[in-house]
Parts: sequence; structure tokens; C-alpha cells
Amino acid sequence: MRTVSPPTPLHRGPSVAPSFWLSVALALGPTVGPALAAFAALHTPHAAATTERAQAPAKKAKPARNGGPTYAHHPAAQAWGDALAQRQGLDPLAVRAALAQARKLPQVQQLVLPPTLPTAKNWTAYRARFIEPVRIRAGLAFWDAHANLLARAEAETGVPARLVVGVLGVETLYGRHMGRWRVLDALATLAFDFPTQHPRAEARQRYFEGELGHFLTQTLRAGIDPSEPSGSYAGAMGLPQFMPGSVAQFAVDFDGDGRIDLTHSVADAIGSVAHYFKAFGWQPGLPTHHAVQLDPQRADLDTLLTPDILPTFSAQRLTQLGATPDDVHHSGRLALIELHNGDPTRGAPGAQYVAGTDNFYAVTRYNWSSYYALAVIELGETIEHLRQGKAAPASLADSPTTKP
Ligand SMILES: [Ca+2]
Repeated sequence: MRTVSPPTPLHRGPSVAPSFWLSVALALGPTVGPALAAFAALHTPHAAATTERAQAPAKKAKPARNGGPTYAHHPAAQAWGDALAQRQGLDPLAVRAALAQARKLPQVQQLVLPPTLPTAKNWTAYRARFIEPVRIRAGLAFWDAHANLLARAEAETGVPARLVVGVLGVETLYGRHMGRWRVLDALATLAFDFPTQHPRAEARQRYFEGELGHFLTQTLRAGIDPSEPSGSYAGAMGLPQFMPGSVAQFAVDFDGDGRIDLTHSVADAIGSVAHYFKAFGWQPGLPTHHAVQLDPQRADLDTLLTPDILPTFSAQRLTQLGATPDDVHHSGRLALIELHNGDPTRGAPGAQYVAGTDNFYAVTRYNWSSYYALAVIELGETIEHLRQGKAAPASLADSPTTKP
């Protein structure tokens, strides 16, 4: 899908193609997110020490039902483990023992494959999965319960509380759906038996080798049994669904207990999401997007959509090309974000558009999808408005604009 393909592969997420993520999200619901939580040994102690726990206790990892053989006698896996141990200064016997517990999961191999049939993208349907009463109520309760932490994270990073609340709501419904796959099995399967029919199998396999390396390093250093943590089928864990590589790079010990735990510590989850966006260039005060008026007679959609979600056009240039943002004085770059509403050849309404800023792009660094980003933004805004006693805002993309 053109609206979600990033021009440069920046990191994160179990990066199957972004369009695939949207399909997965539509097919499986919000529990399949990009990132993963873990438990990492910590270097920087934090000041405050309010250990808050997730409302829903982490459930025990799903045993490898229908799992295949373990990696105990898999020569390549064992050699890889020995090299990891040497590189990271881990006990090679502990790494071998961990890999001996890991099971190959055929279901995970299936789940990472792109869908066989393309599905028509549908923003209205996608939005309705997330901007809905159960999630909104849970978000209001979450904000009430953790208002101080959210405010502290916002003060430290400039990332608004509503964005953190939006992410945690879309990713895991505030910790209710953190994934039931055994992360060790999922990552070992994808590291050593990534399905060869995947169009980017080699690159993906290497990516998951790296993630498994982070995961084993983090768990073994923290004294945690690697077979314990559960997460998504791609190895994303905790309230914010961080991948192990993201934990290593971006997670913070926000409750100051000396370790990072994105599954049990709401504080660590909140602080880590805020720090993640700060690391990806969140600009305090800059809106994420503007409404845009498309002139069907003269909009040059080919030119407008070529840069995809990367902010490229000045407000003036966007207007010249037939798409006028409501803030024509916006000084930064903008991207025309296209949101489909099903297959127009089958009578579905036309696409909708918004003008995304650099901050919209920053939100897509969490998950390379404009649909995902807008759902996170609108869920957070809706909850914030209701919290302030205001009516829920209308979606800026509410008025469909039929493609010329
Ligand atoms: Ca902590």
C-alpha cells in the first residue's frame, strides 16, 4: 500500500511490509503490534521510585502447542548461540540451554507471510476497531490512574500524554492483550526457520536473529528464564509491544527500580513510549496533521502521493498541487496522507486525505502505517477531550473526498 511504505527502513517493528501490518491488524485485532517489551539489566538508576503495576497481570506464556522440534540439536542454532555468548559475554551453556528449550512454531511461520489475497484498505473500518467505547473507557481509567506518570513523561520528553495513551490503547488495550506466544519460540523460529517463500526472507531472518540475540542477552543478564516471557507471534512484548532491539535502544526505567520491565511496570511502559517518540524527533507543539481540501479537478495525485508519508511539500506547494491544508501558513513540510475506504470499483466511498506533518511521520516510526498512526492520534485525542469534559472531536478525515 503506497500510503504506508516508508522511504527508508528505519527500524522497529517486526518489519514485515507495512501493508502487511495493516492487514494483520485488521485480521487479528490490536494485539499484534510492532514492538516488544523485555526485562533488561539497567545502567541508569532513575530518581523517583513509584513502582506501579499493570492492572492485568501478565499471563503465562502459551506453551508451544503444535510446536515442532526444539533447537537442541540444530547445529546452525547452536553455533549461532555460541557466537552470541562470546560476543555478549554470556555463559555459552546458558545460551545453549535456552535454545534447547526453544521450539519451532509452524503457526508463526504462517503468520509472518504476506496475505495471499490483497485486502482493500478501509480507514473507516480500521478506525472503528480502535475508536470505540470499550477502549475509550479503558483509556479514561488508565489516564486517571496514571495521570502523574503521564504528566512527568510529558514534562521530560515533550511528548503529550494523549499520544502515549493512544499508543498503549491501540497496542494492547492498556495491557489486556500483550500476546500469548512464547517469545523464545517465536523469535527462534523466525531466526532459524524463517519461511523461505517470504519475498524478503533473507533480510527478515537476519532481523529476527538480531532480535533473538537482544532477547537472550536481556533475559539472561537479568536472571530471567528466557522461556517465561510471552508476547506477539513476532516477539513484541509488554504494554507498548516493544521488540527486544527497541528495548535495548529506547526503553527507560521510569520507576527507578533498577530494571526495565515493560510488562509489569506501567511507569516503565509510559516512560519508554514517550522516550521512543522523543528519539524519533517528536516536536512539542507541532500538530500531527491538518485537514486538507482536495480539488478533484486539478489535484495532481501522482505527484502528491509519490513521497508517501514522508513530509516533502510546503503548504504552498501542496496548495499549488491541488490539496489545500487548513493551515496554509504551516511552516514545515507536509505529506498528503491517503486513506482508502474499501474498493471504489465495488461502490465503496472514495479515499480521504489529511496533510501529515513531521510529527505524523514520527508517530509512524512506531508502526509503519498511516492508518495505525491516525488511529493512535485520534484515540488519544478522543480520550483527552472526554477527560476535559468536551465532546469527542470529529475525525479530521471525516469528510470523504472522492478521488477525481
Ligand atoms: Ca523499572
